[in-house]
Amino acid sequence: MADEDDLDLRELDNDELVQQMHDDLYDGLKDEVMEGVNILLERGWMPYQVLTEALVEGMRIVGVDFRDGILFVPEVLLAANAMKGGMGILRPLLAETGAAQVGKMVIGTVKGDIHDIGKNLVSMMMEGAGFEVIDIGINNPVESYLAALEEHEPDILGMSALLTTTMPYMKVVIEELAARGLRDKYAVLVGGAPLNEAFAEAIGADAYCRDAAVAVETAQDVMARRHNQANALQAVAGA
Ligand code: B1M
Repeated sequence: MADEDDLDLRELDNDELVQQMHDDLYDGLKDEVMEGVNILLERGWMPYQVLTEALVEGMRIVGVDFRDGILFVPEVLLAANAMKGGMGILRPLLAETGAAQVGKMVIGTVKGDIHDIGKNLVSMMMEGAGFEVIDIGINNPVESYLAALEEHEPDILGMSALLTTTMPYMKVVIEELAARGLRDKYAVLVGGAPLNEAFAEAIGADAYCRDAAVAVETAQDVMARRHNQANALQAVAGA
């Protein structure tokens, strides 16, 4: 134990440090994870590389042992807290690209589901790509989505679900949009570990986003299409 306490993260090479950060994330050691993030940044790592290789990969390992009954909710909560500590350092750096605002997205985790790390990551990456993001948090009933859409008038609605029991709720939201004649106003992008393309198609979403990077690319495609449509309409009106 004393050895571990004495461990100086700065003495580790990059591979060892990333390995140690996976262990520290697993053990829910927030301060150590945050220190590791800072060291990698000082060594010239790009924020996105720190995020994916040190934090997201560490959380993947936690997920495997959670699934296999080796870790339980309290430990995973500590790991999630450590992950959020690291993400907090990266957030402003990822958002610092200086890109002009390219579009607006409302995003939230669906009713019954309190997982928010993936959603937060998507928000961070979208902000970094110049999108304005309105994050309505977790456990959202359809009414919360509708209220946020009405208030913020975004281009995109993003929904996140991490449980097989909560992912069907996305369909409830999409059907309610359709029933109110609002479906075509927004591009609906969905994501979360248990989803796939087929599910997104089956519930009538516009696209499934495997990860935060794909969410950004997809959102950029949506905006490009919207601009092209707007230009075409203007051209028709002017003709
Ligand atoms: Co939960 N949990 N959990 N959990 N948890 C999973 C999801 C699970 C797969 C674990 C497992 O068994 N291996 C399993 C679900 C099984 C299933 O449904 N098939 C599970 C379970 C069962 C549960 C509970 C039921 C456990 C219990 O109480 N017995 C419970 C449910 C609570 C609830 O929601 N009602 C529960 C609770 C928790 C904690 C609270 C302890 C904690 C959440 C803390 C938090 O989020 N603040 C937790 C965690 C951390 C996990 C795992 C370990 C990690 C999830 C995560 O943060 N991943 C998870 C295992 C796993 O997924 N492998 C697990 C990292 C994150 C970066 O990835 O969220 O996939 P992800 O997001 C990605 C993409 O999916 C995508 O981009 C993100 C970034 O690249 N994406 C989007 C996500 N949302 C998007 C939205 C978009 C676009 C892309 O919109 C445009």
